[in-house]
Amino acid sequence: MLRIVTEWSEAQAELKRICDRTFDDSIVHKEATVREILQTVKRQGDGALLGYTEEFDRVTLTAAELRVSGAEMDAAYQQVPKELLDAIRLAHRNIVEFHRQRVPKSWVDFRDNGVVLGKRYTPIDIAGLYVPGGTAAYPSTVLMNAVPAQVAGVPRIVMVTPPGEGKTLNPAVLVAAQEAGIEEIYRVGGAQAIAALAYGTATIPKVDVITGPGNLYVTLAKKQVYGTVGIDSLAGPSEVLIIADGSGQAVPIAADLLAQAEHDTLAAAILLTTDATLGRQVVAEVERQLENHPRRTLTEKAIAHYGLVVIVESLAAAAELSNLFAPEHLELEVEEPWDLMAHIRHAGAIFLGSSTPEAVGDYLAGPNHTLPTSGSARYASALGVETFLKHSSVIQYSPQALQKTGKAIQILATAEGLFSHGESVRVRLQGSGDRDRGG
Ligand code: HSO
Ligand code: ZN
Repeated sequence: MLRIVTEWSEAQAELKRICDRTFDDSIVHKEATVREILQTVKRQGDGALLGYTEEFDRVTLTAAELRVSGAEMDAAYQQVPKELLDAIRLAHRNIVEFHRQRVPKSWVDFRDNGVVLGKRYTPIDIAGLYVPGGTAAYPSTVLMNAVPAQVAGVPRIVMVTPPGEGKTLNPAVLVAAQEAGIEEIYRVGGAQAIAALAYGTATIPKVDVITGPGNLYVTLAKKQVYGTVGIDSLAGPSEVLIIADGSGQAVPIAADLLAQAEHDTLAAAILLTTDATLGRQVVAEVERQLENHPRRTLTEKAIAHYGLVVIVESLAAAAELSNLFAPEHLELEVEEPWDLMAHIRHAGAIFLGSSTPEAVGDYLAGPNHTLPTSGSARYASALGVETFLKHSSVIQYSPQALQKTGKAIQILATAEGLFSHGESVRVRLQGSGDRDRGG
């Protein structure tokens, strides 16, 4: 049952509790398990991958079976209904179009004073995408990770995903990967897959950046290999916060809360509303929609622990609470969503108005659905093309420009006690003086 809170201080405390929900004491133990898995894969390579796949996924593979064959990739198209393929293609087009708009451009600035400055963007060499297995094997997540890497121009993109029963992979995942141009897929998941991508094995290449969501072990593994490779973010369980005024409708709002809750028993679904009657209607409606819900047990758990309705005095108060929580997804189910958005400072994605359920963005609007969770929207942003790019600073000085600023560089070098730094400038200035005299 969804809880209703009306007191400001209680609302704040509840939001903090929900935000901190992933921290628990068992994490230290899990971190140690992950460390051992990483070390074993680093030392033993493919053999360790096969061992862990047997132990955790109950699937026996040979090293040759790690890589998904071309025949299996082709066969996946036969198993995916035409309408699903069409939907994947529509989503793919929209996601590509959106991400192309955001590609940062290299620039150089040629100044009058003989100085050239700029930034040069280049893609990483190899990207590794993690795709969870089981019921969380989402073709949408494949697209959301693969497209920005492709648009960034990454020359080699590999994907890892754990095998299901009988070594099989989700055919829709294989099709989505191919639609996004990924041909290199490995049948391995968990912390061991992250280790393989971070260190490389005989079969799996070491990558530069690992992206994609996973269970807690995968997330802890990404955290531990960060520094050896880059990562997108440490994805926590999904969250939605909805702000509604009197114009809000209980049925769609309840559906949106459940759409979040059905992801995970740790998912959070929060409604802040100025309308107490709507708040109570939503509580009843959530109960009603849960009755015949195919994922009832899981969804109910999330709602009971991390579902919340807060009755607020004003939309300004709602915005303040929302900024405290910094939600991954924020829906503004109000009459004037653009006005309200002006008060929002931290949110991974903002969905405006009553015809924009989060699912639009989860699947096919175009923006990325990999978003900052657990309050990290305060400082982080959606996965994007930038995740797969880095930029080099570009600097060129003419002899005259060096002449002009050389003294200041020498003074700074002397102050830092770095003799050769100063010399590297002085010998050039002297050299240019000699040349000037000679010429
Ligand atoms: N809401 C999830 C993404 C997703 N939803 C995938 C459905 N499929 C995290 O943003
Ligand atoms: Zn979703």
